Amino acid sequence: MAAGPAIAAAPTARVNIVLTSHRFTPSPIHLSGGVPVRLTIANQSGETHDFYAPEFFHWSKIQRGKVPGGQLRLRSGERAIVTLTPRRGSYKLKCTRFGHAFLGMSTMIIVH
Ligand SMILES: [Cu+2]
Repeated sequence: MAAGPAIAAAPTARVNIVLTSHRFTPSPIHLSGGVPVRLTIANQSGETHDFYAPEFFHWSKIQRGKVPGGQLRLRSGERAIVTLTPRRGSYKLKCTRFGHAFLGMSTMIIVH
């Protein structure tokens, strides 16, 4: 940690989420309620996946990034960055591509 003058805002937590065929890592995803977090969501597979968690995004306060319909669609190699403050609760997360949830792309986001 670098020493320096005090900064007003608390540092934003960072969480990396990886999409592969066919899972989310980590699984489940654990976050802290009321704490701003910068989510980096990367698709490291060779096909399109999505990150569909409408309830989670609905109840979060989104500071940066756009999540239309509570869904991020990521092509092979793409990544998205969303900064938000989540609300306590357990939320379903899945990929809506045909068959992918069944193959393993279904988990929870647990906000403590
Ligand atoms: Cu998928």
